[in-house]
Amino acid sequence: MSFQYDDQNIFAKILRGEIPNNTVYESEHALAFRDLYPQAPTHVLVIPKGPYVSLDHFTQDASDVEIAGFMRAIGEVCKLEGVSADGFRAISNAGTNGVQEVPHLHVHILGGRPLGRMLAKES
Ligand code: DGP
Repeated sequence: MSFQYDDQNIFAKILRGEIPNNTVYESEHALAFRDLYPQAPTHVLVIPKGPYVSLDHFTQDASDVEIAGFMRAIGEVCKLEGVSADGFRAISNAGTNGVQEVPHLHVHILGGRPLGRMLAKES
């Protein structure tokens, strides 16, 4: 499958420093920052620095080093935000059915309160 990356998306602009963000963690391969519209006391977005649309794009085309760096960043964010003890949810929406708003891969890390069941019954 071939994926088209739009470098004008909002997270690409954040990575280029064109739009401010509230950074939680940064490494060579990932940036983590607070969601502008938090849905839980902890709501952090973790994104890879490379131009990948979604998780399936990333796992198809990113190098092992990028993938490892991204996954490690997720772990670091959990540690920094203190969500490991009480638990959290990691969500990555993709495409139309996943209702992905920003076409740059991101994993939402949500925690700080009980999050309910995984999916709403209707869309
Ligand atoms: P998704 O539906 O998975 O594509 O979620 C995109 C998230 O991005 C959504 O929770 C709101 C957040 N968001 C949108 N624009 C901005 C922005 O400019 N800055 C930050 N920090 N978050 C944003």
